[in-house]
Amino acid sequence: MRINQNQIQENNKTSIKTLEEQFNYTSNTLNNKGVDVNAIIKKLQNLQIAIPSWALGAGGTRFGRFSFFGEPKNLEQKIEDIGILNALTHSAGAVSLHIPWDIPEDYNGIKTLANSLNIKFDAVNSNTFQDQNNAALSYKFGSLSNTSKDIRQQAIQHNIDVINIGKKLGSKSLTVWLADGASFPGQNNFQTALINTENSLKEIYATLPKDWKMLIEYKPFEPNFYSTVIQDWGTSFMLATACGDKAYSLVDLGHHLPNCNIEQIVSTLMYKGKLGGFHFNDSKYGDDDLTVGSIKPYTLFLIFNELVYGMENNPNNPDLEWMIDASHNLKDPLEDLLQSLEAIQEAFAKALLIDQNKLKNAQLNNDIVTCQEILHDAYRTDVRPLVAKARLNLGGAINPIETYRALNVRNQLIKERGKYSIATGL
Ligand code: PSV
Ligand code: MN
Ligand code: MN
Repeated sequence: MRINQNQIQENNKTSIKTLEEQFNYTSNTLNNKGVDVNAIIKKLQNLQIAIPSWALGAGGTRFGRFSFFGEPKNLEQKIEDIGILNALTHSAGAVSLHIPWDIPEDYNGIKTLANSLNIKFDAVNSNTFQDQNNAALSYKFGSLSNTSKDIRQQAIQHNIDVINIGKKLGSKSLTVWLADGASFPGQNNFQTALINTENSLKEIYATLPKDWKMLIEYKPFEPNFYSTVIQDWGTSFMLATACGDKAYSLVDLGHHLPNCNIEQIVSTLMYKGKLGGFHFNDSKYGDDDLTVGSIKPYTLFLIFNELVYGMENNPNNPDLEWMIDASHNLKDPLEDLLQSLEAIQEAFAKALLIDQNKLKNAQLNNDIVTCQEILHDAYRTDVRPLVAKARLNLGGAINPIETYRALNVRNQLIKERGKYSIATGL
């Protein structure tokens, strides 16, 4: 199913007047404060967030999976779903593939389809956290860190295969996330596991094309519950540094222990030019993969404050690869992704409102209250009219979820695809 421009414009008619009023009020207020509203709108328009190929069906937990009908059955349908998100928001112009979950069968066909929907191929993700059908060796006790050279070699080769798949699609980066670790004290020798991982990553890195990046994701626990080899940003940073200039750390918001100061991690990595990418989600307890901004929106804003600062002050840090990495157990996956996209753009817009010079002066004067007030003023501004205006300028929907529902998208998908669900496979 495809949504066309006319349908969106038709639907926008009901809210365009209200938006114009809200936008005029907001932009006048901000202009009077010396904010360059047009510059913010432009930056919002340029923000493209990749959708992971694994987030378009209803997720599940280890306790079960519930059906959500009309889910995509194959990669083509997943890309069509991203096309729907992109038509509504013009901010979801990329897909991130997990291999081997989504190996293209027809490369030209998939590229043509993605191209027709203005979707690029973002980072390709390797998967050595599951045993694949027909795999010669098992990753039960680790992949790149395994004590068996043959198992490490199989995992290295898989990553090289993933790079080759990405090359055919026009991807420019490989994301590596390892489940490797131990569930019980004494199970692993920490140093051996780390050394094996470093050496394996270096072998993968050696095959990386010149214009590619390797993004190393960290996570403190799960599926291993005692130790994880790449447990934190420091380990990821160390490994990226050991590999070379094209290797970077990737921050997934859910991959931190409770109360961790993620914004400070972002700042440190950007200062060192080593922040490569981002996986957005939200969490209350662990790697909950909840809708972006649904639990800690102020933290998301503080993270974006550091991102905005870094993008302006750390030219040594490359452009970031943005991706949503969330799971939807109860909601329509597409509606959930629309909510996440909106939350990211709102946090970005609010961070762009911060007067960095004023903040610097207040910091230099140790005027804590003014520092806080500057942040609060930005955070408490209702930026929704700016985000909607940015979308509208590009031909998107003023209210994406409302439009999605008005156009009956899910029912159309059910009509086309039937009541297929990943949960049941029926
Ligand atoms: C692991 O928890 C993770 O965040 C990694 O990014 C994986 O690739 C993704 O989830 C999908 O399982
Ligand atoms: Mn992730
Ligand atoms: Mn995760």
